[in-house]
Amino acid sequence: VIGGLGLGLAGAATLLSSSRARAEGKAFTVALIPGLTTDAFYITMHRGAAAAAKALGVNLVFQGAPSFNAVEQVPVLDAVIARKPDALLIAPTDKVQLIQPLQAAVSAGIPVITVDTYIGGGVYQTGSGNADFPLSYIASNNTLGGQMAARALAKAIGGKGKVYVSNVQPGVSTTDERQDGFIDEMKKSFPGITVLNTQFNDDDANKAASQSQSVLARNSDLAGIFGANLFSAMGAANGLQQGGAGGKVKVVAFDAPQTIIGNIKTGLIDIAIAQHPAEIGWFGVAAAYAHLTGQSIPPAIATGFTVIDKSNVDDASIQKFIYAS
Ligand code: T6T
Repeated sequence: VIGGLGLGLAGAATLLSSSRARAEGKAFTVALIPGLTTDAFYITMHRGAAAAAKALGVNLVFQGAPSFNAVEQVPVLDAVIARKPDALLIAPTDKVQLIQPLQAAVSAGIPVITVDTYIGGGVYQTGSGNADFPLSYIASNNTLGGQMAARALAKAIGGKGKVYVSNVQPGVSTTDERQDGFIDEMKKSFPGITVLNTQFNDDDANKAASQSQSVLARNSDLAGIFGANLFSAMGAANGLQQGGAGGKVKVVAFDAPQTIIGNIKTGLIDIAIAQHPAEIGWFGVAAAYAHLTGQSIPPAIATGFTVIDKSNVDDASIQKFIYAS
C-alpha cells in the first residue's frame, strides 16, 4: 500500500507508468486481444474500440490468434505483455486456462479488463478467489441472452417439440452461460419442450453443420436449434439446409453477421439475438483510459442486445447492429 491510497503494487506501478507516459506527452497504448481475429463479432468490437481510441487519442493495438482456443491465445498474450502496453483488454477463451497467463500481465504492471468473456466466476474486485483481479468485465448479459433465445425458440415452435443447443466448447464463459440460461428457461417455462444433448463444435461451422444433419437423422421430429454463437448458428442452419429441413426446423441464432441476416431474409434462420460488440469495444477503451487517467471504473458494464427477425430486418434503426465483415 502506497501513501495510504490503498493501491497494490501493480496499481502503483500502473499509475507511475501512466503518469510518466503523460509527462512525456506520449499517448497511451491499449492492446485488445480478441477470442480470434477472423470473427465478425470481434472485428466489430475492434471497430468500436478504434472509434473510442481515436476520440481519446489512444494508440490501439489489435492482436489475436486465428482460432478460438487457449493454446493459441496464450502465446499471443505473452507477446503482447512483452510489448508493455499501458492497459490490456482481452476476451479470454477459457475461464480457467487464462487465469495464470493474465496474472503475469498484472505482475508486469499492466492493468487487465476482460471484454466479452471472463475468467474465474466473472465477478471482479471482490477479494475472493484467484481470478478477481481484472478491473472490469464488459460484456452482454449472456445468461439473459440464453433465456431470450429459449423464449424466442419456444414461440417459433408453438411451445412443443425437441430442440438442442449447438455450442462451442465447455469452459467458455459466454457460451456456457447462454446454454445454461436457455436450458433453465426451457425447464422453467416450457414443459412441452424436450432439450436434447448439446452438440459441441469447437467453433467450427462445418462441424456444427454435420452435427445438425446427424441430430436430424436420429430425430426426424426435431423442431428447433439454438445456435449459441455465430459459427454454431451458421453451421447448424447450413446442415439443416443440406439435410432438406431448411426453414422447417426453426433456428434461433446468437450473433448477427451479414450471413445470418441473409439467412433471416430467406427464412433459413428465424431470429438473431444481436450483441453490441462495437459498444463492448468502445466502453473497453473508455474504461481503460479512465483508469489510466486516475478515474475509478465500474467492475462490470453490461451492454445490450437487439433482436432481429423478418419483421424488422430491413428497418433503418437495426442496420447499425449488423456486424461488420
Ligand atoms: O458470440 C461471440 C462471442 O460473444 C463469444 O464469446 C464467442 O463467439 C462469438 O465471437 C461469435 O463467434
